[in-house]
Amino acid sequence: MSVQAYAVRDEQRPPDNLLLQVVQRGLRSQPKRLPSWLFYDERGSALFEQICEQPEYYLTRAEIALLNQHAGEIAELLGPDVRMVEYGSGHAIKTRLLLEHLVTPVAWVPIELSPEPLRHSMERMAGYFPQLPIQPLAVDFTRPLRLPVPPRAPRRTVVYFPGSTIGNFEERDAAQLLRKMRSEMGDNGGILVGADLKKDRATIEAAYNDRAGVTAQFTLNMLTRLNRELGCNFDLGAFRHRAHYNAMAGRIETHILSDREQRVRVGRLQVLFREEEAMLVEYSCKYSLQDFAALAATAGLAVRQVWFDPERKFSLQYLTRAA
Ligand code: AVJ
Repeated sequence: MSVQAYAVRDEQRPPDNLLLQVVQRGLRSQPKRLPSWLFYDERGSALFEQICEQPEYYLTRAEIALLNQHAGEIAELLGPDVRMVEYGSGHAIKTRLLLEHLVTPVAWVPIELSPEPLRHSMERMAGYFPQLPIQPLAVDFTRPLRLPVPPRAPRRTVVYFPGSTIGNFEERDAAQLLRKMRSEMGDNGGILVGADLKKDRATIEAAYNDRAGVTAQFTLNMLTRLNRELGCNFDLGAFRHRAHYNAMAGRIETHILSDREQRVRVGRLQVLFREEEAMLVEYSCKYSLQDFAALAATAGLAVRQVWFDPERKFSLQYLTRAA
């Protein structure tokens, strides 16, 4: 078995009192906001996978189509003996498409905070690539990392960050995350990052307001989670999902709206919601090629190559150190 022994214990997760602190701080701030990583408990992760199957949510299909068309070319550019460090191990379909084309990859290092999804993607990947060394890290990828010692010397470390998850970060945080990846990949390394592209409002808004209402369930599941894990008493029937494209800022802004004036218990805090008060829970940024190149530049990176899906909805960008 090529999977390295590792600890999938919960000690890396924020303890409950930290969760409570994060939530209380967010609900005390004006306007109210909660971080989008709170979506991803077990049910949230399952709902996200369902979102990816909705006809309106084009991102995942576009990124897979992109890889189906270009994975060979991408692998050629990366060269042999790559160590692939994946931020957020996800469902691993995309990773498989890439790894299939890589020549003698040194290791795959999936980084994922939640132990269960991490275990799943590892098992799947070990099935596809029995020879591939897997070195999982159950940590928060926004924090400084210590990468495991590779089984042999890689020619290049490539940080893979698919899915346009970078779009969930505000510009400063996104730049900071890219800077962190830049130091982890070393001088000869690179970053392969998925970035959703700016396009007409209707297409973007539909993707975050699917007709089947899966995205709305995904959004409101955050409140269900807080009820369960922190003993809050959010009335699930009195809040609703709203996703609006802010074209000026180039991002989907997802809010949870209060249908009426109401009070909610959050630990020892009573939080008042006004009628129609909106609480921010997610940004999903959309980029022009220029936007993304500028973001990369602020992190000391340059865009070496960009690939697109056939419909040019989504991009995969290869970044290396700027000269
Ligand atoms: C997983 C962050 C890429 O922002 O498009 C999907 C999450 N939120 N529908 C995105 C999400 C609502 C998704 N990412």
